[in-house]
Order: sequence, then C-alpha cells, then structure tokens
Amino acid sequence: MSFVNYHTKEVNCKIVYYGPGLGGKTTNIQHVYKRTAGNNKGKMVTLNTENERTLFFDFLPLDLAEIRGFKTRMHLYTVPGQVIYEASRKLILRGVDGVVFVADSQVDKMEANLESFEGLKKNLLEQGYDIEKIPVVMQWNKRDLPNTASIQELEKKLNNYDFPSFEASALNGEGVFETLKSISKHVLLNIKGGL
Ligand SMILES: Nc1nc2c(ncn2[C@@H]2O[C@H](COP(=O)(O)OP(=O)(O)OP(=O)(O)O)[C@@H](O)[C@H]2O)c(=O)[nH]1
Ligand SMILES: [Mg+2]
Repeated sequence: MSFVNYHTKEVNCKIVYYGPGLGGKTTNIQHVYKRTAGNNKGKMVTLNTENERTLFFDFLPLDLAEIRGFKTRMHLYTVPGQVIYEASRKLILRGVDGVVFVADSQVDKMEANLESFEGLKKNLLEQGYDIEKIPVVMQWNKRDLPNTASIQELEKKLNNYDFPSFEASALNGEGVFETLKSISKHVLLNIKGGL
C-alpha cells in the first residue's frame, strides 16, 4: 500500500517485477540502476544464489520528480522466478502498488509465462487484491532473440485484461524505462486523488 506522509511531504510506492524464472526481472532493474543518476537512487540490494538466480528478492529505491510538492520514491522489487520460491513471492507482493509482469518471449517459455501469471493472480487474491483493480503493465521481454512468439500471440495468451504492454530487450535496455514510466504513472494516478 502506498505510503503518503503529509508531514514530511513524501510518497512511497512499491512496484513488483513478477514473472517466470530467467525472464529478465533482475536485468530490468539492473538497467534502471545503471542509467539513473547517483543522487536519485539508493543502494541496490541483490540476494542471489551462486549462479545469479534471485534467491529472495532484488530491491532498488528510486526518486522521481516532485509531484505537487511531494517527494516521490518508488521501491522496485523483483521476485525470484524459480517455481520453488512461491513463499517468497507471496511475501514480496505484500503492500504492492503496481506490478510489472516480465514475460519471456521465447516460444518455449509460453507455458512458464502462463503458469507464472496464474500464480500472480492467485497470490494477489490471497492478499486481498484483485488483479483487475491494481495497476499492471505487461512487458514482452527478450525480443532480440530469434525464437520469439509474435506480439499478437503473447497478447492473446497473456493479456486478457488488456493491460498496457511494452516490447523489451532488457539486456540492452530497450523498453526498460518505457515500462517503468508506464507503471509509475498508473500507480501515481491511483493515489493522486489522495495527495
Ligand atoms: N537475449 C536476452 N537475454 C536477456 C534479456 N533479459 C535478460 N536476459 C538474460 O536472461 C538471463 C536471466 O535474466 P535475469 O534478469 O537474471 O532473470 P530473472 O527473471 O531475474 O530470473 P530469476 O531471478 O531466476 O527469477 C540472464 O542471463 C540475462 O542476461 C533480453 O532481453 N535478451
Ligand atoms: Mg532475478
């Protein structure tokens, strides 16, 4: 749940990058970290296994421009995509304000994408959130690879809710900030009435 402090004039929001294992969630926020000026970002925290898979989560605090005199800070989290870490995913979704679903565009990853998206819906519901009522942005990642499903197919299979969607190649940074801007905008619009 976003946290608005009227006394210090600060807004804090939580954005969670969710999706199948090796889809590129960590790569997204690594790119954001690399391309953000030092005074606008906090320390990036990464908890990895020895082979670079996310073990618990990644975390990056990011400052945006002031809105109506409020300092706005986005807390970016990634979940671990590996199937066995369901408990961590549930925990990280607590208090979420917006979700970026990072899908792996490779043809043979469709099942993993579908399974992960179903898990997202279920885990949100368990925390009392309806996926249709919170901001969600879809990212079709790894567009640079040769064996990718078409955008139409990804939309048809994974985007029944018609969420905003972006093509990306997180490894070279394409689409990363477009995705982040879109989810930030929707999250802020959601709370703007309260500012
Ligand atoms: N070719 C290509 N490779 C990518 C892209 N995005 C990520 N990768 C690679 O895919 C692998 C997995 O990326 P991660 O960002 O660690 O994936 P993740 O979703 O955080 O994985 P988990 O933490 O296990 O859930 C890495 O080797 C990345 O370099 C992309 O757009 N194109
Ligand atoms: Mg990761």
